[in-house]
Amino acid sequence: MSAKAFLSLGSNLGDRKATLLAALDALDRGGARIIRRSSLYETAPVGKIDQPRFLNLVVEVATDLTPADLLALCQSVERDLGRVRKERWGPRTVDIDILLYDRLAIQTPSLTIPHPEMTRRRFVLVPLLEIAPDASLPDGRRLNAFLADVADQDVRRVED
Ligand code: A4P
Ligand code: MG
Repeated sequence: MSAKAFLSLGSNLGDRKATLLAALDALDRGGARIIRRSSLYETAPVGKIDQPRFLNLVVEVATDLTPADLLALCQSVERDLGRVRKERWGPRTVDIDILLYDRLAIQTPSLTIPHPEMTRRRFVLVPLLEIAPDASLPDGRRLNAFLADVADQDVRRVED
């Protein structure tokens, strides 16, 4: 039986939409089968704020990859799409984060699931709740409960 995972993708350099769609294609071919994808969202940068606006989305995937292998896939897709790593939280052609993997809680030096920032990021919560309104953390807390705390972050759905 495959695992169900949720991935967050963001881009703020170059042709953002084309890059995101190419990343989904590569993930799918690499063994993270796309089950559902959110709309695209135009979002104000969080963290380092003097950088271009992001296009963000969230996907549900079905996969037989382990969490570590799924991370390796995400990183190879990032590399293939030409991400230049300069500064933490800085501009990137595509960034792919694992949000949830079944109901697992994992903490290793290279991988933390659930993604530790996800509950503080409206650009993650809104697209995730669009495709999975009942989503919750492994400890049972529902993710829609975190939305009120991030109401000030600018996240707009764009047609796609
Ligand atoms: N890592 C640990 N857990 C995970 C996980 N669950 N998923 C490790 C993915 N990676 C995970 O990430 C650093 C390390 O995190 C990896 O080596 C992996 O082993 P990175 O992608 O190499 O570096 P980074 O992305 O520059 O840093 P970081 O902390 O991952 O940044 P974030 O959290 O990804 O934030 N604002 C808007 N509006 N939209 C965005 O998409 N993105 C960021 C990047 C900041 N602000 C944004 C957005
Ligand atoms: Mg990242």
